[in-house]
Amino acid sequence: MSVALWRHAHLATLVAGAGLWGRIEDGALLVEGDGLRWVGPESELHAATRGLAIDAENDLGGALVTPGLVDCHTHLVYGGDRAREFEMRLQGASYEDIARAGGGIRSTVAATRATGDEALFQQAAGRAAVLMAEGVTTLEVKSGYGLTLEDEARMLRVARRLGRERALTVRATCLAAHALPPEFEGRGDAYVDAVCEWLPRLHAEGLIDAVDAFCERIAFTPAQTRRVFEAARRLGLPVKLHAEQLSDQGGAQLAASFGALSCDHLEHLSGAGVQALAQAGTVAVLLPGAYYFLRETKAPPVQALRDAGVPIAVASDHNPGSSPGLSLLLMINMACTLFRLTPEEALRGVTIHAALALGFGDRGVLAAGRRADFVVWDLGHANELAYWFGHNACRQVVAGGLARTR
Ligand code: DI6
Ligand code: FE
Repeated sequence: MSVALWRHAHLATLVAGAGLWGRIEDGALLVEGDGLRWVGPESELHAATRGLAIDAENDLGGALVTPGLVDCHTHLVYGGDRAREFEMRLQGASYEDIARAGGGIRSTVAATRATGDEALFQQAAGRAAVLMAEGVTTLEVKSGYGLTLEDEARMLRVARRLGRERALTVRATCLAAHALPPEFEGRGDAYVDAVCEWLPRLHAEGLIDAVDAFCERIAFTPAQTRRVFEAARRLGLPVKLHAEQLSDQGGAQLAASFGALSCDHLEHLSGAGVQALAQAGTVAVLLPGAYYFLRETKAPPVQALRDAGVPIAVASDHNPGSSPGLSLLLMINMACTLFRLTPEEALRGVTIHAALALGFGDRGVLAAGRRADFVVWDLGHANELAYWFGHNACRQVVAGGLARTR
């Protein structure tokens, strides 16, 4: 296995209990294969490398290094766009009105069904490249714009291909319970039956890492969501939920009772919901891009989540309807300005807590034994990641021990 040394870095390791940011002012990273063999201060480097053959040595000249960023909630694979719908919303139509009139998610479903596999892949890869240029090394991709067995499978295969062909870890989440497709109009329960039959088949093809649903007035009821989760549990698949985005449906309590990895959105989360997440160890994923773009005014209960010790993650929710942005750095900034996270909480939100939201225990902090995913930034301090916006200070990305060519 090849051994590489990265020296003279200002490390924000985010290791718990290691002080603010887990900071090491003049630090080094020893990479062996795709993992971190040792991380620590320059002063201890000599002892750490004694007797070791080093294949490559890089001097970072004091640059900031953080864990690789994890975007734990995206809908990156889809056809078309919803720019016209954005104009309608600017003229006063609401997101829910548009959805009830057959637009919204359904219009993207029609566009996705009409887009071939190769075009779906090329468009998704182009979007992934934008996120990767900002230091993203792990990415979740949801289906949910196919809504037939074959179209959901196509979306998930594109996600799998992205993981194979790019220097990126991709998690594929089945969100077949995203919206009711037109062919099931008025037959929500029958559609849920169909989804429950598709899951084993998609899983047998190795296409699913987790199962998600949209529990909302304009989507699926808690009872329907429960049936989807029971089907996931029969397959041993972890669940997540789009919960309390537009109204309080008690989705967080339901998801927590299934030991969900995460509940996402949460603007309308109740006190009981917060307690349920805390008890289950479920991650709260905040999506400031959707909050901003839908011009919501009710922010998620950040202080209550904090008080209860719920791990808070932050993600892009990239999708053509409610969050067509492709910058996780901007989400760090907006998590602070719109939701009042501290810069350190926001960075943990796109690293260690985002990793937990995907079920990864091997990444998100810089420590021996973890995966060698890290980012070199042309910045003096990690708090600047939250401060600058519209500015990408990413100098270099290392994913699985290999320096990526941007
Ligand atoms: N909530 C969202 O924000 C996305 N999906 C969901 O359940 C939006 C999807 C879309 O509008 O296309
Ligand atoms: Fe979403």
